[in-house]
Amino acid sequence: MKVCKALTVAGSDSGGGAGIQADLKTFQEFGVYGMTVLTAVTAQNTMGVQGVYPVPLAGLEEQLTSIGNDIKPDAVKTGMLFSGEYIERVAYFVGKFGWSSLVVDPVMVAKGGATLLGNEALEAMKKYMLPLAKVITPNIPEAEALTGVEITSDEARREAALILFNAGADYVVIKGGHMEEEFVSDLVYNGVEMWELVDKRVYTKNTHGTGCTFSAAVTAELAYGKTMENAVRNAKTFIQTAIEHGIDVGSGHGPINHFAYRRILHEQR
Ligand code: PXL
Repeated sequence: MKVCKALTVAGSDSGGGAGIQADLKTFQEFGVYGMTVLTAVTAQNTMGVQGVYPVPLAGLEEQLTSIGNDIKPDAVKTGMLFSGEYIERVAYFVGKFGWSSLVVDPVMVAKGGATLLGNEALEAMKKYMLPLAKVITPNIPEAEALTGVEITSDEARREAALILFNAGADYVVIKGGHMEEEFVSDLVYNGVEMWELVDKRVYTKNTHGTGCTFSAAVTAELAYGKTMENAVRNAKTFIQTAIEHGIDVGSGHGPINHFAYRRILHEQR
């Protein structure tokens, strides 16, 4: 049996809904072997982020080295990278090991507003990560921070996509969840064509982990060797189902449902 392998370089969410926990659960749902390099540990629940504890830089480097020297991932994603220095180090190892199928989810702020990436790190993200990215998957606030474009219209979002493409990403997906529309449209751009992935908005407070899970699903599909067009389309179906069947745990923003796609779409349980 051929085993497809995916690696996530991200932070831990003790609440289990976002971060590496979301990534691993998603990889598993797609039948992909998941690996993790931790950048930071967050103390977190559905109410918010209570603390952020970075892994020492040497520990970050050693994890990357351990993976790179032994288990070649078919696709890699980055989530919470904590700081400019960490971004620069991760980019160095991605280049060194030739991890070319790279999904960059430019995580900046947790649901509820806690900062997961300092402002000083924006420049490092643009300088080191974007040129390596096969695809970058910002939400609207992240795309605004990276491009300086205020995204209040469809044209503005298209302009931001062009800027991110020109900064080095092969594909750009600017997700539309933060736009207040009845349908959620995610804009995809590959330097030639722009198209939208559209589905109906789900009105729910249980959306924690949406961004991490979407980008992890794209990563899993790329690890399988799917085209980017198919990867983003299937990831959209996966995330839509996960949001529609969000999990009501805790008293704040509950997580989305990582097993909904398999159980509801495929096993009817
Ligand atoms: O969803 C962004 C995100 C990424 N990584 C970690 C997080 C969060 C949001 O809470 O906790 C570790």
